[in-house]
Amino acid sequence: MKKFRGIFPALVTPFDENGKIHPGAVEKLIESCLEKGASGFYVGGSTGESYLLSVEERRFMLEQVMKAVDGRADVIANIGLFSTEQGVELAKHAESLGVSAVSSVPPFYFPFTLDEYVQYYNDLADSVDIPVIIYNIPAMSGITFQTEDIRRFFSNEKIIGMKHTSYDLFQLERVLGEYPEKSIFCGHDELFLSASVLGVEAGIGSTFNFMAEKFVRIQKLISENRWQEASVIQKEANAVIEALAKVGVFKGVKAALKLQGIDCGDCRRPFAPLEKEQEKFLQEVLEQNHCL
Ligand code: MN9
Repeated sequence: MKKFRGIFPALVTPFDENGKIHPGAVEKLIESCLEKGASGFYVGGSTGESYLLSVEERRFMLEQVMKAVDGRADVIANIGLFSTEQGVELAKHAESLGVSAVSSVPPFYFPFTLDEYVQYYNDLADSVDIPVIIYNIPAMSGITFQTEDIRRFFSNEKIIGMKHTSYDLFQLERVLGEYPEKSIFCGHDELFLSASVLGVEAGIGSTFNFMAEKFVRIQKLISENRWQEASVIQKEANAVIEALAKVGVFKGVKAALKLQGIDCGDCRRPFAPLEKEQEKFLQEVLEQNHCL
């Protein structure tokens, strides 16, 4: 079973001045993340504004990423949408492009039963020859899985891991201990060090778009048992994340990238652009914490 390790930016979707996906900016962003030590990429997640894109655009974005990465790193594609049929279609497309795994939020909007979610993930796993990763993100999907539920998903061997974007560290600890062979990704960057204490070896995050090097460094320091030094870096990252949360995380990530010279445009409406004072505030915090 493949086990993923390292830092995986949950890529933003770069837009040009007309609001269209910008392939040049995709390339630039990927080069910058690879230089900072990223091990792979997560495409089509919340940070990528995926549910503000058409299905055609989601395919197009993934195609651009695969071209730019060109086999130099793992790519995981989130294909979740409303129905099994749509998920399977996007999963097959992702597989045809050569991604390392597909991931999926549970189908949302309609409340399904747990049996239906289990069936969904099993259908997805049956539809492709690549591994499947659960996307556990209760705050956005509105669906909270119990640890028991995760055990049911994980009884399928093709379901090789989970992106845990939840503050439930108890659940994370239980799952990590029970499934050492599975790839459990920390999905909240601000918890990365805490999740690492529990044994997490990989992270998927929006802030890795512009500060991957901090988390690469944290992992390196941990491997050398230098926890105190790792916590200093996590503290810096968390000061930045707190500022991002104040202005809106995805908009803030795009603003930070712009300040680093990688213009990915603004987030799509109904997200509103950052106000001037918010930009100024963010810039100050980024400077104070060695991101610029
Ligand atoms: O991809 C991201 N989660 C969401 C993971 O998009 C909801 C995280 O990186 C968070 O944006 C970050 C701030 O809470 O940890």
